[in-house]
Amino acid sequence: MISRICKKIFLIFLLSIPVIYILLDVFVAYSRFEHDELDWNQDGIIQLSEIFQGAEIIKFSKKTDELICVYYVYSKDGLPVKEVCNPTRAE
Ligand SMILES: [Ca+2]
Repeated sequence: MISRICKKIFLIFLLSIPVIYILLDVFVAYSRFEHDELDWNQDGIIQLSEIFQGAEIIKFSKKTDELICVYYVYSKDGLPVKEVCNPTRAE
């Protein structure tokens, strides 16, 4: 009887690991970015994989006289993901 309960607890523990991992990735992505920013390939649709990708991406911005640009890069190797530039002044 105890053995069956231990097996169930162990199985629940094993199954909960990927669920916790997924929830943690989603939490990290949404704590770093607005929902609209998570559209990494800029096709207008935010897929689940893009939300998971958000956990591996960081952003920084640079401002010039004419433009303010936000750069999104992979935190691991610095490879670019996307870049969004807007004029500093509304015309
Ligand atoms: Ca997309």
